Amino acid sequence: MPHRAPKTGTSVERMGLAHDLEALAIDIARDAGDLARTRRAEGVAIAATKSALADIVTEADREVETLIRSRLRAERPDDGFLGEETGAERGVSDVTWVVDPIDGTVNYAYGIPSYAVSIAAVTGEPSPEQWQAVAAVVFNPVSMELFHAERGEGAWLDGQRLVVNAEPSPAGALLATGFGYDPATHAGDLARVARVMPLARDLRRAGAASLDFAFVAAGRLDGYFERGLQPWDHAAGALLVTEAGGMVGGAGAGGTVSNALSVACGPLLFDRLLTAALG
Ligand code: LIP
Repeated sequence: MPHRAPKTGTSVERMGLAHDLEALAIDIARDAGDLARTRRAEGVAIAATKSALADIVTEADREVETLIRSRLRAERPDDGFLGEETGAERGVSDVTWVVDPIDGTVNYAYGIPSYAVSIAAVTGEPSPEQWQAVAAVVFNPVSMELFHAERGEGAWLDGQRLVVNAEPSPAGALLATGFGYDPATHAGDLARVARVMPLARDLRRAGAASLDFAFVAAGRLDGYFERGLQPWDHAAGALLVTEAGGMVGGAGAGGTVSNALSVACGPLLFDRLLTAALG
């Protein structure tokens, strides 16, 4: 029976909705991850390049997103959708799904087991400056780690509640970052790293934003910063971090996460990391 989402309604109804959306996202992410892993084992076909030569899309990216989109359409036909590979469609309900079918596509293509299915449900105007994420899943189908969160109910991994590192050790922060596909942006990104390094004990570059956010939520990193993220790269990860007691922000309107800059970390590091990253 398709689920009709109330546009408004009581907080209990909204909480019930968020719980249902999280459960649906978890179920679909598992199937999507299984498909991605299977296609990986069969060999990866590069379908095309997008914004730059290095910005590849594989046949599996498209196939996995089609699976996610068709499952969501069957279960919740009134909802909107925003996906990396198949674009945006406005819904008539208050819910929009923001999807990256295989985040870390270059890792996926090279056989580096650090990629993830990222699914978020947001309410309100479907733009990062305005939306409210209510459910999130980041699933690495190789490690089988499924990070999930429901607004107001915490972030979880394998039944363990996740908590960010409030502040880094005196040795400095263990930070992660990333670089865009356009070589013309690399000098600026490296200058940003140079500004941030005085805060760091070391830097990690894992290659999948959704997993970087998840690792901040899990306390495996003290912080993460990157320029050039798209809404589907950060929609789910940002809710994991805030539900784990962390802060997210950037160069967007009102200090929100944006393509110009995204930052995520514990509350006691946030202002210093944002200031250094903004420059
Ligand atoms: C990737 C992000 C990564 C970033 C890459 C790319 P994709 O997303 O996860 O953090 O550095 O440039 O945006 O393209 O694999 O979905």
